[in-house]
Amino acid sequence: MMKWKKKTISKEKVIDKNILILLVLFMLGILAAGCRHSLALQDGSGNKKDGLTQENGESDKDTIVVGFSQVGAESDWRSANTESMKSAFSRENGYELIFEDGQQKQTNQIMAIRTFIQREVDYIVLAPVTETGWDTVLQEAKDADIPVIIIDRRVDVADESLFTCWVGSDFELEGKKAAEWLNRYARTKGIAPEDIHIVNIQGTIGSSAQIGRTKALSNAAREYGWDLIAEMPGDFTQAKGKEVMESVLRQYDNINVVYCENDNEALGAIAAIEAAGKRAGSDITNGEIMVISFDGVNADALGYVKKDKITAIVECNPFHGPRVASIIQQLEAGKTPEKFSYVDEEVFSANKTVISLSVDGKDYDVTILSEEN
Ligand code: GYE
Repeated sequence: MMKWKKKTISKEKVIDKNILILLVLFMLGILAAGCRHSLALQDGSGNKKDGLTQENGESDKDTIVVGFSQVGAESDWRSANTESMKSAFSRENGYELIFEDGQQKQTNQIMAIRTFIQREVDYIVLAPVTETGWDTVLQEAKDADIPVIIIDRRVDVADESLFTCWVGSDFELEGKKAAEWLNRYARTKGIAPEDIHIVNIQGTIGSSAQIGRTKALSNAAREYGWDLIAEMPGDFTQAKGKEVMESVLRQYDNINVVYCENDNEALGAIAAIEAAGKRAGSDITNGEIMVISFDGVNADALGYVKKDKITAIVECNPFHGPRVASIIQQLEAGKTPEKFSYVDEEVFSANKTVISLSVDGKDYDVTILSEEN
């Protein structure tokens, strides 16, 4: 009995000892990996690096790793913006760009940011789909000490220290320029405000571009007494722009202005107008439907301006890549970039009725496009 007991105890001890040895080895392994990792994460300046290797296989300590969460690929503006970021953050320029397409879903963008945090990128760039809902994930980035640069649309967060800075457009100003163009046109042509019947095909609801452009139009409609018949979301896409236009044309027979919150919607709306046997153009007193839109990136849309199928486009500049690169360079040099930077934008039209605008006390020339330019 004693003998059996003794034998059993010593067997357990052997097992315990083995487990203990395994545990110690495991802990040592973790420690060693941790040391290697933290060495890879430091360069001379103490900046974080992820130890990514260049093509030649050597560890590149100077590569700046940028995680970019893009909204999606809904429009030509968006594609131009993606291209601009990819070419600014190339390997040749000393960057490693981790690009994530959010497919228009905030949940995807939040997931992307969490992945960037896990990968310990040097900077996070976010082009947010909508304004709200970013507080938690941006706090996580802040806790991880990763600067976040917001581009294009804005984030509506309680604590603005959750992001380093923002660069993009003044969307309400864009809308005001469009509305002022229409106001001056109507006055010059002697068209009464109540004879202006507008449909607004809106962008992605809750995005800064939609909020600003919609607000400017509804304020102008109220101020001037225009008839704003309908506001419907077109999601910034050509397909939805067409669908919405088809549906409003079935419902209303007096539409003479379509305010499209981007050019892709305008292309769709024009297709619907023409399919209904109507004409897109500025001669609204003779039955044409005037199309006004935003961006000025798509070549077809600019071609349509020259043909007066789109009467005016308020430019929205998508080339933020070099702007973000310059912000990152400022941060690398220990400087503090401007918290909010706006880009300058033009107004394009082929119609010479309005050649300049005044908005909020500032004058803007209209760039008149012709087949030659
Ligand atoms: O106008 C539209 C795009 O947020 C400025 O998003 C951007 C807008 C742009 O899909 O075409």
